[in-house]
Amino acid sequence: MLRKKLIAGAAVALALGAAAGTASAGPTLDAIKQRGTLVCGVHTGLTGFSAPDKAGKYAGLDVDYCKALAAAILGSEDKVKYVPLTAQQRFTALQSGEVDILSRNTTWNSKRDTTMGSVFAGTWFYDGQAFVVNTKKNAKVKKLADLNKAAICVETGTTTERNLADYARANKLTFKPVVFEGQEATEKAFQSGRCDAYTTDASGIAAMLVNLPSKADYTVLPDIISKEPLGPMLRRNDQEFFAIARWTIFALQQAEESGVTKANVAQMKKDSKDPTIQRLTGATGEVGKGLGLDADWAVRAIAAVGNYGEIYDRNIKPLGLSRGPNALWNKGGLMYPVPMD
Ligand SMILES: N[C@@H](CCC(=O)N[C@@H](CS)C(=O)NCC(=O)O)C(=O)O
Repeated sequence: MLRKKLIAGAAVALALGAAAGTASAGPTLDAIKQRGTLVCGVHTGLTGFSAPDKAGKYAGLDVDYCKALAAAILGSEDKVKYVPLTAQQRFTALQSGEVDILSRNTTWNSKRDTTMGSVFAGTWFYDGQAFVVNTKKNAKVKKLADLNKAAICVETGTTTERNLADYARANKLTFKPVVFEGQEATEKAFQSGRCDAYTTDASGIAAMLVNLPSKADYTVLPDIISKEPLGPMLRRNDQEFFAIARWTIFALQQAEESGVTKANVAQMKKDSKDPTIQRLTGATGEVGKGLGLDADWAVRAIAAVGNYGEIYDRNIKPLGLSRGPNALWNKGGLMYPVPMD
C-alpha cells in the first residue's frame, strides 16, 4: 500500500516536472549557470583565508574554494564575484540570495545547520578559539587560568562570545568581556590596551599577528577552548548545488591523498592506472554525471587551485599554523575524503 502511494507520488512529481518543461538543476545551480558567475560571500580581509592581494585580487583558503567550485561548475576559476561580508552581515546575505554560498571562516554548528535556512557542505578548515596577550603588558600570563578577572576583547555576532562565557562558567573563572562589533574595532581595541587579551579563532589571531610589525610583543596562549569547524554554508533545500559543494571539498582532499597536483593532474588523467585517480579525474566512472557536471569537473578544480595540501601550504603555512587537525586522516589529521564510486 505504502509502496503504491510512493510510486503514485513519484509519477505525479514526474508529470509536474514534465508539464513545466523543467530540467532544473535546483535554484542556485540554475542561477549560477545562467549568469555565468558564482557569487561567493567572503571575509572582508582575513590574511590566509580571504584578503585582497597586492594586485587587489582576493586570495586565500576560502577564496580558493570559491575558485575550485567555479572551475568545476563554470569551467573557469575566474568566474567568481566576491562579496566581502562582515560577521554580522554574512547570514542575511546568504538568505537574501545576495550570495550563492558563504566561504567565510564560518563555524558549522547545529543552530546554523538546522534553524537558519542553511546547511554546511563540510569542513574546510578545523579551527578552535584561542587567546592572545601582550607579553609586555601581561608578562606573567602563560595560560588561560592566569587571565582570571581579566578584561577580554571579543567580537559580537560570532560563536566566540558564548564560548567565552561557557568556558568561564565551567572552569570557575571570571572574565570581563569587552564586546565590539567588527574585527577591526576589536583588534584595534586590544592593540591599544583596552583589554588584557583578545579571543577569536586561532586562525584569526595568526592572521592579525602576521601583519603586525610588533608581533614579537604578543603571545598566543596554549589553551584552545572550542571546536570551530569552518566550512562553506549554503541555502537549504538545494540538493544539486549542495552535492557539488560537498564533493568539491572531497575531490581536493582526495587529490592530496592520491598525489594528484595542480601540475600533474592532466597527466594523471591520461596515464594513471590507479582506480581512485581514474574516478577522481573522470577517466572512468560517472562521478561528474552524478553531480550534473561533465567528467572533467574535478580536473578543472585541481588544475585551478591545486590539491588541499597545496592550497593549505600556499595560504595557511605563511601564518605559521601547522597542519594539525587539517592534515589528512592517514597523516594524523581529520580530513577524510569519502570514496568516489
Ligand atoms: N568562526 C566563528 C568566528 C568567525 C569570525 O567572525 N571571526 C572574526 C574574527 S577572525 C571575523 O571574521 N570578523 C570579521 C568581521 O566581523 O567582519 C564564527 O563563525 O562565528
